[in-house]
Amino acid sequence: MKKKIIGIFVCMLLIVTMLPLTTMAGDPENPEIEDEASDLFGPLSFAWQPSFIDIEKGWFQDDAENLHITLKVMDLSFKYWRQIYSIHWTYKGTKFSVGSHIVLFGTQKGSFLREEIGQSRDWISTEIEEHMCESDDTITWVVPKEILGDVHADDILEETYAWTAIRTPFEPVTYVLFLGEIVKDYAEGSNYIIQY
Ligand SMILES: [Ca+2]
Ligand SMILES: [Ca+2]
Repeated sequence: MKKKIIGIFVCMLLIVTMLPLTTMAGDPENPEIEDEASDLFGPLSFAWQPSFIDIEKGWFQDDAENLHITLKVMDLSFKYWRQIYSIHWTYKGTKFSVGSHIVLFGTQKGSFLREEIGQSRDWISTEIEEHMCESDDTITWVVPKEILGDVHADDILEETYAWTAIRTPFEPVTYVLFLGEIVKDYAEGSNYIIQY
C-alpha cells in the first residue's frame, strides 16, 4: 500500500511537472473518453477479460508546445503478451493516433504518433515520448504540436476514440492463429478543443 501511495505521488509530480501552465480543459474528472469495465470483445473475450487492457477513460490536455494525451485502464501492468494501447482523433480532416506496443513484461516497448496520408490507409509514423505509470494505471503520450501542423487555440480534435488489444508477442503468430487480436477494447469520445 505504501509503495502504491508513493507511486501515485511520483506520477502526480510527473504530470504536474509536465503541465506547468495548463488549465484543465480535459482532465481526469472531465475525460473526453469514458468506458465501462469488463466489456472486452474479440475471439477469447468470452473466457478472459484482462483488466490491464480494459479502458476506463482517456483525456486530452495541451500547453503552448505539446499535446498531452492520457489513457487510463482498469489495472495497468505488463505481462508476457503484446499489449497495444492507443488513442485516435481527426484534426482538420486528417486521422492521427498515438500508441504503444509493450512486449514481454515491459522489457520491450515502442511509442509512436501516426498520421494517415490522405485517405490511403498508409501512415507516417514518428517516435514520441510517453510516460507509463503503473501505480495510477495511466499512459500519457506527449506530441509536439509542430508535428501536427499549424495548431491554434479553438482548433478541434474530433472523432476521438481509444482502442486497446492483446496480440501474441510475435506478431505473425497472432495472424496465423487468431486472425488479429485475441481480446480488445474500444471506447468513443467527445471532441477536444485546443486551449493554447
Ligand atoms: Ca472497458
Ligand atoms: Ca469499451
